[in-house]
Amino acid sequence: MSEQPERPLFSAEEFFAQQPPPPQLEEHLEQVREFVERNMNAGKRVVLVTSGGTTVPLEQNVVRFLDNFSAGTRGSASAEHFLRTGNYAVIFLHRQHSLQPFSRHYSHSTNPFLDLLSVVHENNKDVTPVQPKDGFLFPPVPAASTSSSVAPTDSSAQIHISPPHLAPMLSLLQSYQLVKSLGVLHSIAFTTVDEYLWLLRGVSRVMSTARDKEGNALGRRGMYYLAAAVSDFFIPSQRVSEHKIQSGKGSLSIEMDQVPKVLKAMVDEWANDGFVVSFKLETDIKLLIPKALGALDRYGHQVVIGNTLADRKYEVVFVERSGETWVRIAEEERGKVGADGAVREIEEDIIERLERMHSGWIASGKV
Ligand code: 9Z3
Repeated sequence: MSEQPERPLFSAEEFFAQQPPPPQLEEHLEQVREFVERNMNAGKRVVLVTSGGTTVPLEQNVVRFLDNFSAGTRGSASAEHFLRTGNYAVIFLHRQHSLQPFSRHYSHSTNPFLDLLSVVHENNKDVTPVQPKDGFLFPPVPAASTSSSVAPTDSSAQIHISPPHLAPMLSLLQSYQLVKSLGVLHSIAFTTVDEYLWLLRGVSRVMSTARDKEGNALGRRGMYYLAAAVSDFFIPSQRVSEHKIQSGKGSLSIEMDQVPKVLKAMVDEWANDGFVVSFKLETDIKLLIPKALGALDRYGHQVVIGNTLADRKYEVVFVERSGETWVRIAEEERGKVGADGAVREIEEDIIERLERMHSGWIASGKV
């Protein structure tokens, strides 16, 4: 693949003038406004966390699309750590079906949920697998059996969480329920890069125009934490084939346009004094700091967090105008489970540092 510089670049305004908005955009934004204003009244800061990869569909009736590697690990872990500070309400703008705060600990690939459970019979406390019955390997669920704590084929059986998993799951469940009852997490899903950009603009604008009971704006108390892996290229909707692209004519050439760099508009127009954190991903570590400095220069925001594909879970670099700071998990600590049963995560250190920086940003705005 080669980049072809001849096509004119889309500006952010041209992009939004030409690409259709996602359905239900207005409903989403109305809910965001209610969420932001309620949490401002409760004295919270508000952070928009973007997470996961963006797709570029090749067809309108989409059979195939371009995607990237991100599972939303960074974004979902970060959202959770922002919530754990107690100071932030979180708008979690994420790729549909990617990892989510809290439930991410039991994803099918890292900690298959069903493997943590066992069936226990009340009579003899036996732990037995269900036996095949009447020729069915998996007996059908009787219609009346709706209680989630009772095994459908045996009313004397209960589902238990295996002991080593009980304490961490209980603590996580309590945190999750607290977050739900406080109403401090609002999630919105996107799939395509177009949807992502429309929602990013819409949510940022709502955050900067929302007012608390006294009429104060969120201003510096807003943070924008842009961890989603955003496609650099897209196909303008006018050129996307309506139906499935047919094979049989040899190779397929696709011409893609560059996605507009919206960070400038975000800083200058949408985010109104908010604290903007962007991420820079590279595979060649030598490019990381020069590219991050270039982004700071071009967009004028507060900090770029650089990471490489290979080491992103263990080291990141905070690049600010005043200099760079590496944040690392030491080799001997990687993958280790702490006293609370949780694996040490770099996002905890990232959020701790950002919270302090954000406090400085808020304080520096007070006359
Ligand atoms: C990141 O760099 C994120 O940290 C990762 C997280 C996507 C690497 P995972 O989901 O990965 O935990 O597996 N995000 C930003 C990547 C990006 O698209 N940045 C743009 C760029 O580098 C600028 S905003 O040009």
